[in-house]
Parts: sequence; C-alpha cells; structure tokens
Amino acid sequence: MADSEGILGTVVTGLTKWIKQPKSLQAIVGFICIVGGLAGLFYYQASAIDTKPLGGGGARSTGPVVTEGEMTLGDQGTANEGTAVPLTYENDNDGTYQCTVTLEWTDEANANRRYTNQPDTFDIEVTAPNGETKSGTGTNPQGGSGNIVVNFTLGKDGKETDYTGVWSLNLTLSDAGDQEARFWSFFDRADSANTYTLTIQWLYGTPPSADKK
Ligand SMILES: [Ca+2]
Ligand SMILES: [Ca+2]
Repeated sequence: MADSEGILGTVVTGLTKWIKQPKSLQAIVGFICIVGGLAGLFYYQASAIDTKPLGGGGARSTGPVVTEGEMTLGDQGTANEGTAVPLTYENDNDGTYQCTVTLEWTDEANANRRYTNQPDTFDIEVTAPNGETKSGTGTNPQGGSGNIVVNFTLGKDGKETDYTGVWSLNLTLSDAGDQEARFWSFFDRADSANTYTLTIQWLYGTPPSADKK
C-alpha cells in the first residue's frame, strides 16, 4: 500500500509530463477563456437588474393610488318618429365620477334601386343624479350609421358631487327621412321608425386627478 507522499509524487510527476505536451497548453488556454466568458456574462446580468429601493431615487414616480372600476350597460329598442322614449338606469357604485352615454343606430337600406332612404335624426337628453343635464343630436349619412356621444365628467378634484344614483334619459327619433321615390314623390314610402343601441359606461372609484392634489 503506497503512503501519501508516494501518491503525491506520482500525481506531480504525471502532471509535469502532461503540461509539457502541446495539446495541454491549448486545453488550459481554452479553459481560461470559458471561465472568463462566464464571469463576464454574470457581471452583465447583475448590472442589468434594477436594485434601486422602492420609493427612492427621486426621479421615480409611484403614480396615483387608483382604486377604480367600470360598469357598462347595454340596451336596445325601437323608436317611433316623434315619440320620446324615456329610460332610467341605476348606477349604485359609490364615487362615480364619469359617465359616457353612446346612442348608435343604422338607417334601413334603400327599399330598392328606385328609392333613396333619407337620413334619420336622433336627439338625446341625459340627466345625472345631481340634476346636471346634457343633450346631443346626430344624423346618419344616407343609408349608413349614426351615433351620439354624451359625456359627463366631474370637476377637477372629483369630490364636489357624485354621479352615483339614477340616470334619466330621453331619446327621440326626431326626424325619420322617408324612402323617396327617385322619379315621382307620389310613390314615396314612409320611414317612421328605427332601432337603436344604447351603451352607458360609468367610471367610479378614485379619479386620477383627485390624487394629484
Ligand atoms: Ca330614413
Ligand atoms: Ca329609419
């Protein structure tokens, strides 16, 4: 059984012989290159990680604390010319600060190639829970679609009033342009109604502007 000095001597002698071979030098150089490359890669990744503490650094903006929500209602119906359609919708989300009402419709196509369906005009009046009222009107292009958008947004701090509660709407097809005969008006056909789609979107919570005070 060999003692420890004998084993060490054998290893040193073997290594000395191996190092003297040309292939050994290439292997050592290659190993150093690989280790160096890996070290460089780790250094690059470490420097790319942002280690600034939260809230520090001055230039970083944390932004407003937003606790917002959105509720949207959709409704459809048919309006007859000259007859107001009263509608009410309840929004029970506290802190509602914005409401957008969108009315959309598409006039019927021409009855046939001898007729032109003249455009339709809708009017809408919207009353917020706080009594604020806004209105809008719109006319579709011939044979196409029309829309009216009415928007309510509270004041700068968003805390003066609240749009939570019952919203009242009145929409009217004020003028439904008829199907006019191309050559003789005696053959005109009435267009006395139109379908519509109503969308109401409320935003509630803390408006971004309120946090900037
Ligand atoms: Ca029409
Ligand atoms: Ca129509």
